[in-house]
Order: sequence, then structure tokens, then C-alpha cells
Amino acid sequence: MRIDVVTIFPDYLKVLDLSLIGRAADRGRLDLHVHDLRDHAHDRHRTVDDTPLGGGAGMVMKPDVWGEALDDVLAVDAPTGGRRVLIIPTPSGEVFTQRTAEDLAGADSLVFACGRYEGIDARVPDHYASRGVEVRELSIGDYVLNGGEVAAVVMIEAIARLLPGVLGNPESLLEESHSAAGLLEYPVHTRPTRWRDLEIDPVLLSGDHTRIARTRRDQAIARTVGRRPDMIARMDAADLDREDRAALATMGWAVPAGAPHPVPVRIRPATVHDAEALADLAARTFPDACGHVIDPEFIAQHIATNLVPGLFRTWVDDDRVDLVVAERLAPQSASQASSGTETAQTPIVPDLVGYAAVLREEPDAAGEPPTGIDPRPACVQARPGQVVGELSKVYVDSTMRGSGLAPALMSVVTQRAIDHGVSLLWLGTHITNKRAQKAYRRAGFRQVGTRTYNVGGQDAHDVVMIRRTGEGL
Ligand code: JEB
Repeated sequence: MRIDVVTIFPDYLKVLDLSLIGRAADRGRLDLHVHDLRDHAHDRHRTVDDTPLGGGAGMVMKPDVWGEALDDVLAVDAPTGGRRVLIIPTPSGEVFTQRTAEDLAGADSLVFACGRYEGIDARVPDHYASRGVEVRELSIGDYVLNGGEVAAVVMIEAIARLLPGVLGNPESLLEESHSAAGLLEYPVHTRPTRWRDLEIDPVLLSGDHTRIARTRRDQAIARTVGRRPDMIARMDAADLDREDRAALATMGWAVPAGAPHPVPVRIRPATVHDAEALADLAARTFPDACGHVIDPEFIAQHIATNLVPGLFRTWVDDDRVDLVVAERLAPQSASQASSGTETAQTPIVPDLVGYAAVLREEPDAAGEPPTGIDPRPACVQARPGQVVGELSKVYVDSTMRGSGLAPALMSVVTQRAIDHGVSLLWLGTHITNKRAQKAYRRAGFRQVGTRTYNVGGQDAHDVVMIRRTGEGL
């Protein structure tokens, strides 16, 4: 590839001789020529600028001087039949990205026109574009430099390292192009394993490459959520596996069923203001759990008498109940949250898409258990003094199936229950609901028996599962 740079400061481009780009030039992959714009000035002061027409601050670079310089560079050594691009760095250009670099690496020759002052007379790009030259006005980012030289150095380095034979190991190029689309790269480490009291995740030393890949993927997701929520909002849902979704959901992003991208959600403790929305959500989700086997009339009965706002108000007020909700947020909130510019914009009616509750089996002052707790089945065996909680239970709106919210809600609510002393969790779920049983198994529950459960006056058969939280999974 041939690269020409026109500038009033040719020395700025000398850095390119130092780096791998310089070695590429030595090896003949890259043919770099730097030209002094002032060689094309007309007066003995070698003037290249003039005052802006229409008034305003600063000076503008003269089109006649640029015209002569570019005519020369574009005419000399024109590659026959090759693709040639005139690149004009400018803060008002299209943003130069890895995509742009990949595109431009496919050209045969590039000409960079580096301006100074307030920039180059706007007719210069128009003129060459109208003459059939491929012209790109490009910016390297949203900040202001004093001229185009540093921007040209940046673009040349990004483009040249993509040329065959310029970079040492093309493997890293491959890895980059994969990750460039979706996520930031995972953090990297080398020896010593412990440095100034800082350790690295032991998984990285385990030699278990499946777990290492998973850990790194989670780290990349966490980084991207924290630093570049805009990238998460653009992620292709098809590239997210179950574990990605579970990780994202704990970090405030869920993928709705059939949606193209993740959307911002928040998992938080319920408040009294959620009671109505919770009752609505419970009424929507309860039939999903057992509707295929239980008479609709009985289900309606159960919803009308039990899953009412009053129940959720009672739960919010009862400190033996850990009740968490998943709330869908307005689309812009995630980036606002991370940039710290979030305004207190809590909707009147929260858009709840999931909830989970753990009811601790402790009598209150009057000797009463929490409202809604089920009698502990005989197959759930507690040790003396052990605090037992019923996971009652994890519901996710059908629009959020497979979004990762269920495991995220489960991990948040069980952590809160553990913090409140629970070391044995149990739950009942309908025998036929294999999907739920699988999800609970994944969360560390195992079946210990069955129970009969009354739904609106009709008996239903449940699987009983437990998880001992004191001993880990
Ligand atoms: C590029 C340049 C100037 C308004 C204010 C200052 C020529 N990302 C970028 N930031 N700044 C530039 C850039 C790129 N690419 C840049 C060329 C010139 C800034 N200035 C100074 C121009 N207009 C002059």
C-alpha cells in the first residue's frame, strides 16, 4: 500500500518510522511519503492560510494551495486501476472505527490531507469528490486536536497493522475482529500470580479451559456493562448463550424473548408502590406455572383470593420476607446510570417483568408465620436451630422467558435470604413443570420428595426441592 501525507508539519509523521509501521515500510509492505504543503504556496512567506469569509475566529487553509498540492500527489504515481482514497481528518468527520480501518486496508493507496488552524476550505473535499475521487472526511473521536497530523498517525497505524505481513502474529488479529463487534476484551494477567496483595481469579490457573473461557467471557461482559453500555444495547441477542444472559441479567440487562438486543432492567427489593403491579404480574405468570393441568376456574379463584395487592403489601412490610422485583427500565437509563447523569425518573407504575420471594419460617410476636408461607413438607428435613425459607417463588413474565432474569432473580433473592440467616431453602413446583425444575436444579436445588398443594380448592401435585445454602452448592 502507498500512503501520501500532505502537512505543514512533516516531522509529526516521523513517529511512524519508529514503530512496526516503519519496519513494514522497510520490508516493502508499505510505501510512506510525507510532503510539505508549503512547497505549494505562492508567496515568499509560503502562506497557506487566510481569514474566514463571513467572519469568525482563527484562520482557514487556502483551497488554491491545497489544490496544487493534492493535484500533484494524486497525479504522481497514480496506481493503475487501484482503489485510491483521499482522507481528510477533521473533527466534523464521520467517526473512524475498526470497520473504517478494515475498509481502508483494502485500498491500494491513501492520501491524507492534514489541516491546521480552523481547517481546510470546504470546497477542497467537494472538488475532488466531484472529480470522482473517493473522499472520506474522518474524525478519530469526539475531542478537539490542533490539526490533522496526530489523527493521520492514528489512522495509519490502525490501517497498516491490518495489512498482510505487517503484524507479527495474525492470530491476535483474528481474536480482535471477533470481539470488536460485541464486547470489550477481557482483562489480561501474567506472573506473579500475587502482586502487591492483588490475586487473580484462581480459575485462570486451573488449566480448565472451558471454565477459563467462561470466566473470561463473564469478565468481558462485566467490563462492557460498566464501561460501554452502548455496546450492550447494540449486542446481537443471537450471540448470547444462556450463561451470558444470566450474567447480563445480574448486571442490569435482559434479553426479552425474540428481541434483537438486550434491554435495561433493574433487580431491586420490592416496595409498597409495587403492590398493584406485582399482583398484575402474578396473575399473568401464575397460569404459566400450572395452567396446562389445572382447571382455569380454580386458577382464577386462586389468583383472585391470594395473588392480590394486599398480599404483596403484607410481604413488603414483613421482614421475614425477602421480595425482589425485576423492573424494565426506559431504554436510555442504562447509559445514563453509568455516566452518572441519571435523573430521578421513577415511573408511577413500575414495568415489572419478574419477582422472587423467600418466606422465612419464623413466628412473629403473635406466633404467626408469614402470610402465604406453605406448610413445610415432611421431606424437607431441617437440623435443630436451622433457619428455613420457602422460595415462593421465581416468576418471570412470558416476554422475558430465557432472558436470564430467572437465574438472576434467584441468585439475588437467595443471597438476601442467606444474608438474613437462611441456610435451608425449599420450594414446591408443579410435577409437570419440567422447565422450572431444570432451572431450579441449575440454581443448586435437588428434589427430595413431593407434596400435594391446594390451588383454588383443587389438589395439585408438586415436586419438592431443597438447597442447603450453608454448604454451598
Ligand atoms: C483534525 C483539526 C480544529 C475546529 C477546531 C479545531 C485541522 N478527532 C479530531 N479532533 N480534532 C481533529 C480530529 C480528527 N480527525 C482535527 C484536523 C484538523 C482537528 N484542526 C483544528 C479544527 N476545527 C485543524
